[in-house]
Amino acid sequence: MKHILPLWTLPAGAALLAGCGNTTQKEATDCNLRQKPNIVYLIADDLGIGDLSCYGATQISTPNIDRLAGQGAQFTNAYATSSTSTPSRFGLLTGMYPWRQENTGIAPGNSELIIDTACVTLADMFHAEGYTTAAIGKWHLGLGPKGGTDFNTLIRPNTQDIGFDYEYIIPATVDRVPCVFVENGRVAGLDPNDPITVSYDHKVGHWPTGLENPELVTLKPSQGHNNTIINGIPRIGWMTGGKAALWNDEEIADVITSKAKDFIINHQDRPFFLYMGTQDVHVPRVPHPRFAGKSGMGTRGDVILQLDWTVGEIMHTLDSLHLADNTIFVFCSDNGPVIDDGYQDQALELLNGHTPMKHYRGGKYSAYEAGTRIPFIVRWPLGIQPCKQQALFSMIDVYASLAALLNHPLTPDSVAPDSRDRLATLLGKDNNECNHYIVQQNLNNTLSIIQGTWKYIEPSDKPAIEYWTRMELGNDTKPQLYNISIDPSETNNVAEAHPETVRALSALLEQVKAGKEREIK
Ligand code: NG6
Ligand code: CA
Repeated sequence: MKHILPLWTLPAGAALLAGCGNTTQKEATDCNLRQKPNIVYLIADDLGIGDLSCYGATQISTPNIDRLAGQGAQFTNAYATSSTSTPSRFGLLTGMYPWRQENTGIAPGNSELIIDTACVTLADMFHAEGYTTAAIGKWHLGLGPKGGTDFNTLIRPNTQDIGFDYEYIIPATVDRVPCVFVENGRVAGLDPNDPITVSYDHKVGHWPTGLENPELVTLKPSQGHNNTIINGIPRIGWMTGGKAALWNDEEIADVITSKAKDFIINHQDRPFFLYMGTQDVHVPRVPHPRFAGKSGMGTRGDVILQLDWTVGEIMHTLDSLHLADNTIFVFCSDNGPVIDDGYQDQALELLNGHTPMKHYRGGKYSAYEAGTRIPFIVRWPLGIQPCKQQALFSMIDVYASLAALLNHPLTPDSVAPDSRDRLATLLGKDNNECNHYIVQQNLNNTLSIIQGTWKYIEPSDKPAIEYWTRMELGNDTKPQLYNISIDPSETNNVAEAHPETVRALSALLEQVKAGKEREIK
């Protein structure tokens, strides 16, 4: 595969001669480093491909994300590895399918760090290439050792043990305790005289819970979410202590956006990799007052506006520092959208004709298209011509593709074992590989594989419906085969009419499970 690459990817001497003139070795190295593109990887939570005006939404306007899309490659066939957050993010950062490891289901707020510190992560790769790296915002991959995180000491291992120089993170999700930020292994703003206790088994301390004190709740649950009440919102899990460190839900977007901006400003002179996870648009959806009521669609719409503002702030920061041209800005979601995800926030009643899933079946949790098909935008003015990218792309392949861009070898084979070099696709070019395939996972680990126009969902006897969201998980005891180019809504299972395609895709999926992708041509 041939790419047109910037100067610094030429053999070192050539790049230095061409780009950096007559300089000392150190100056030359610095100069060479400076030419590497910065990476901003901004991953939204539970955002649907139908939630953005650049993807056809008409009831809501997302001007900043639209502008990003208009200046870059806007993918129309991009997929997350999984239909929930923890495994999806695990796949991105490790380049390994999460279903190869046991503890990659939706992580509680006191989960151990589920990425092995021996793993060479995407952040490690950038670090080895001279980048400064940061994880800011939603994390949801656990922290600390097995047996329950202790939030009162320096939490190790943290993201700094897997390649990040700086972290300012929400440990899990905004609906899970503890409701605090962690900065470089320590709870930000913690008063040592008011230690935090967290449990996911039983009530700890005396703070009211949604179950016992429903009268204290300002946002009622529709399912679960009836443990400790923080800021009027009942969460998943129990906590007590750490009062001074508790976040204010209305300010989370402002806080993490300002941390991300500071990181960019403070590291503008060297290449950086910023991995930023927004809490928007996950439940509980709590917009800042300046966005509240602005979408006419209730809080789910309001936090989409808040998310768009966040993207705009990062774009302005890059512009003001003249960094935008040589920054690869990826914007995507971690999994598909969900309307009622456990709080009575009237998201369904106020949709007003808006379609977060577009015309796709299922949603978050599902093996059907709306489970993993995501908005995915890559802007890099120096390296990408604005385009609509229709090629199939999976987030699992980001790692090897960016490694290819940096000419960084992925050795030994245990490094990013499932990630393949799709750099041409990532840069908006057509690679004409019609036999390319991608693999996705639903909530109950049923796998599906897409190749060309065909999508095969393996048979599974796991539950077929997520009862509280009424979401179809997409698995069935029978094999399913859809021609998604003519039947994108997956209404017609044609497995019986095409037994040879079912056999071929099922065999390919078995090869992938056996870890033989790099041998598959
Ligand atoms: C579910 C939660 C849901 C959300 C999800 C994780 C209930 C009823 N539902 O168990 O609200 O937190 O887990 O979402 O508790 S994710 O996007 O982080 O994967
Ligand atoms: Ca999510």
